[in-house]
Amino acid sequence: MSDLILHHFDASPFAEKIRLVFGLKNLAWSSVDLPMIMPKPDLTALTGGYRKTPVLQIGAEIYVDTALIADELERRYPEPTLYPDGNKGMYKALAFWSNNSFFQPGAGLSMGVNDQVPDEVLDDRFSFFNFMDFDVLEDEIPYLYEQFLTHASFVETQLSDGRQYLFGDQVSWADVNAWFVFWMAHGNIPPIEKYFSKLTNAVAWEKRIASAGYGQRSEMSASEAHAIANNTAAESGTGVESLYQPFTEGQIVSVAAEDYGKDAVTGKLITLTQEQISINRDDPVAGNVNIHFPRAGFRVIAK
Ligand SMILES: N[C@@H](CCC(=O)N[C@@H](CS)C(=O)NCC(=O)O)C(=O)O
Repeated sequence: MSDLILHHFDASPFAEKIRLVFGLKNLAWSSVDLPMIMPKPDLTALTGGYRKTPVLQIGAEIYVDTALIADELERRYPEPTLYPDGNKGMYKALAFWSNNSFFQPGAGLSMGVNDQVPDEVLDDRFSFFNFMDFDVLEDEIPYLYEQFLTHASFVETQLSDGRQYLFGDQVSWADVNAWFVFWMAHGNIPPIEKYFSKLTNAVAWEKRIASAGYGQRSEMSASEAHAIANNTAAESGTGVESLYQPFTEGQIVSVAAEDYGKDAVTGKLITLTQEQISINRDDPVAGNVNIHFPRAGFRVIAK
């Protein structure tokens, strides 16, 4: 059995990033299936309230947000690297482009033009996706297409000199981040195919990336994952570097995403660096666990 446990659902585009990283790094992993909508008690027992998909569990260590999950997989499995050619800073920065400017019009179209989305998912996302105004979504469709296709064209332009991947001949985290939005569109925006088929470089690039596959997946139940968390001692933190605010190690804080899905998680601060925020908390179901967040895009508040 692998140590890597991904809590996700198959239709999740953000989880697709991490499934693809498992493929690129050829890793074995266990899959715990999540519901697409709230409530998600099996997940929030581990995360302390964070609800987004995906979440990576390794023993009693819980990693949230694809940015931090990628960093942690890179730390534990450095080869082949996600950050080749000395461009790590820009690969990470580009994720903010794809997660926001590129993903958000695509998410709007996925909700607005896809009549296969179940009503309960629409209801859940109504309050979750605060960047989308569901009341005017239908009128917004032409604008969303324009935005979405313009961002897709950036990928086509970047590949137009014949390079294999966005930054050259090695696949990187930048490719994963651009690719997951194309993947979402294929699955959720049926009319997109007629536009995408014109992006010939991107079409070939998508196939090249998809050939990495998803590593070796096996299924696991949520209760097995909880038992693993309970039976593993949480690791020690690495201490608190106060950047601009006077936080101290052991202080009780809450941590929440800044964009959407802002559910706060409360615990004891054990690590604070420029890259990472980690808190420790006790849960009646999952036991004593550490929850790790990326620093960028997350707010820490003293309780
Ligand atoms: N910044 C987060 C975004 C994750 C995200 O928005 N995931 C979507 C699914 S693809 C989600 O959480 N949807 C609601 C849910 O699963 O409850 C990340 O990079 O992991």
